[in-house]
Amino acid sequence: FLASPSHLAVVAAKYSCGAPIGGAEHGPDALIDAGIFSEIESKTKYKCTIDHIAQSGTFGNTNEAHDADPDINGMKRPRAVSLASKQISECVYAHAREGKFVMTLGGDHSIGIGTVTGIARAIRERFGGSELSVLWIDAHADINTPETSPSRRIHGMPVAFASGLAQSPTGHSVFDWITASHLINLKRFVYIGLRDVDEAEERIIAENGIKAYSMDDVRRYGIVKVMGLALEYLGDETPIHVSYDIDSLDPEWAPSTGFPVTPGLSLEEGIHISRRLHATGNLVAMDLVEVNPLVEPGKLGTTVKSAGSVIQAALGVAV
Ligand code: Z70
Ligand code: MN
Ligand code: MN
Ligand code: MN
Repeated sequence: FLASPSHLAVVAAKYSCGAPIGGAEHGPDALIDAGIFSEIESKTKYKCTIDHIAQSGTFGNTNEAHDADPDINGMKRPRAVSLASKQISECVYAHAREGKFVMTLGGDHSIGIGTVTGIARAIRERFGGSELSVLWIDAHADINTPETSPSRRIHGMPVAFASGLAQSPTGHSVFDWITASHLINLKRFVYIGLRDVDEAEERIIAENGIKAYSMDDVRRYGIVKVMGLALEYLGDETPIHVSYDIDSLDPEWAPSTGFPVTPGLSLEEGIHISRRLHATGNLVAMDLVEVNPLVEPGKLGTTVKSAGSVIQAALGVAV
């Protein structure tokens, strides 16, 4: 039911302020410099443009930036992540509002606060109040609240902020830019690939009745069946956003990421997910996050190649 877009808006979200280690801010350039998007332009109808949103100043990893951004409710780097997310949200919103396909490159997964809220808001406006569906492909659930998080790092909280489970802390203005129009419905949300989920996150997933296919489920039923069930659950008449954490893939295929967890999806399974999403005709946006060129730098080529395949398959390129 969607008009097929001919414009691919690439958003390079060069941030790692939501993670305990730096490096993911260099992920977008590693992907762009590998030529993934020039190849897409030559093989598809897509015209690509790239916005670079960079980590610097109050967003940065300098000591001064850390001093200027003390913890709130235990959350680390709250102002930096809130400001970064707001910029990303506004940028992806503007592109999606015009009907472009939006591809955001991370960055640590806290950038998902920006992408999901921005796309959800654009979809509500474009389709008269329709809710966005989200597939979260990840080893991790990223649904801690500031209260439940063991690490206090916001890369473990994007699903909580984008769904309203986590709120702007009382008496502080961080994250108060997130309004009802930005929020997703967790009944229109599916996880695939989970294998490193905190106890409190297990409870949140159960309490909210969130559909989740773990790595064990993928092994038990196979990825073809799991994708069939996931897409059947969401239905045919819904715009879909996929937030793809490269650590969903097994470290064999994606070694250059901050927190690899074995055993994960094979590259073939990862590509299958993308192909099926493309085939729905309903995919409106994708995030590809957590490529970290500073981890296993000798294997960055493997990681970038996997990321490129997953991105290209989602856009209908044969890989
Ligand atoms: C843990 C936490 C995490 C990666 C997010 C881990 C979160 N659940 N790990 N992204 N790679 O700290 O909340
Ligand atoms: Mn993640
Ligand atoms: Mn992850
Ligand atoms: Mn992370």
